[in-house]
Amino acid sequence: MTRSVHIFGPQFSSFVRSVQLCCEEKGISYSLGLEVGGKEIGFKSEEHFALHPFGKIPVLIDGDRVLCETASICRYLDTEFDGPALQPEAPEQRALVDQWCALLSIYVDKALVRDYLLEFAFPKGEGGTVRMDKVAEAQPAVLEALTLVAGQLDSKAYLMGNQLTLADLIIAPQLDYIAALPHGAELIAPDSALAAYVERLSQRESGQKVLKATRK
Ligand SMILES: N[C@@H](CCC(=O)N[C@@H](CS)C(=O)NCC(=O)O)C(=O)O
Repeated sequence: MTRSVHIFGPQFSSFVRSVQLCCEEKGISYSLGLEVGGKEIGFKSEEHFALHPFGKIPVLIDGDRVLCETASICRYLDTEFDGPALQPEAPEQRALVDQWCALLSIYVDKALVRDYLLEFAFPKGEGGTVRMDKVAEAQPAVLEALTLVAGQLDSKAYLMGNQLTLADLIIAPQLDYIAALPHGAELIAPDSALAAYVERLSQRESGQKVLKATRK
């Protein structure tokens, strides 16, 4: 029987998408959703907190093993399963991938997703409108985060060089969502290396399956 893992979380979540991309890139069979072992788990329920101490998603279930935190999950999948390596062997290069995974999943995620994209995805203004004052307030940090990512990318194909790594999988869903905003071209200039990078990621087989779900 093919070994299969379960990703606990909804497909629209950027972090769930990173884990999904990881499975796709490695060729790991997986299921996805808000149930575990056939039982629906309420978001922020006691059962959810038993899976993640802070009630976050995603959580990976691999048989009896339960693992949370996106970058840790991806590192586990990369080392535990066959398939193309998504981290370099050399300690220094590997540490740099870890470093970027942390920078992207903590600070860049906060600027791009928590403080900005979520304003559009779940508008909290009067009558369910987007709070444009909050958007304007958050936009400078978005531009700073994008400049940081563009600086690391420079003229390379991927963040760490010519090879795709876990760092790319962490940032891909975040950038894909930013680029898909109606004013995405004002944030990521269409003729920039960053725009070409977003396109490169979304054109991969994994990107076609996971990221393009945004645009449906
Ligand atoms: N540090 C966590 C963050 C996960 C996270 O913030 N996930 C979001 C969904 S993309 C979430 O659970 N949001 C619900 C909440 O914050 O209560 C990770 O890297 O996995």
